[in-house]
Amino acid sequence: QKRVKGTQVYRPFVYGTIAKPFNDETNPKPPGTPADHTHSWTVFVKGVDDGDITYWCKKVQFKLHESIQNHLRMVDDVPPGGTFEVHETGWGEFEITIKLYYVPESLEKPQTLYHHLRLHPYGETEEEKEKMKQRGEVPAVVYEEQLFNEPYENFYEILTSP
Ligand code: SLL
Repeated sequence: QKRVKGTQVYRPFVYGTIAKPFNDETNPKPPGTPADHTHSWTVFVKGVDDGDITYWCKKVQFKLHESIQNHLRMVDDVPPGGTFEVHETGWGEFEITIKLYYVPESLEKPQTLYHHLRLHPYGETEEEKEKMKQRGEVPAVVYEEQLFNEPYENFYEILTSP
């Protein structure tokens, strides 16, 4: 297996969390949710504008707080154009470890990202904070580019065939 020398391939993706406080009107607590849980939230990895990433990203492991049942979640059954995601409910913010596994043809090791789950409105200004509060949704989203430096020839074909 040979690498394509002097070549870098970048692929955009998005990762992060979106949290919503429970309320009776728009986000009621599902039956059976523990009494101390205050929010529902989602952590995800996906393409930009519904772009497909499954041709380079094979699976994603989300490592949640150890207080959560089955805190290691592997998501490996995402169709092309789909989103790698985990839905949960809880009461506290914490750091989520997101491990990206690449398709086998890449011969690349998994890569780890760290993301702080935010439940509470935040922002530089009171105005920004207030906006999140009004919307009833707290996003914490990062746009990122995956760099494949000198990919193997097989993988380069996969990356660059439409
Ligand atoms: C804190 N260091 O003390 C953090 C830990 C952990 C939050 C937050 C899940 C609860 C469950 C949950 O929200 N854990 O599934 O029972 O703020």
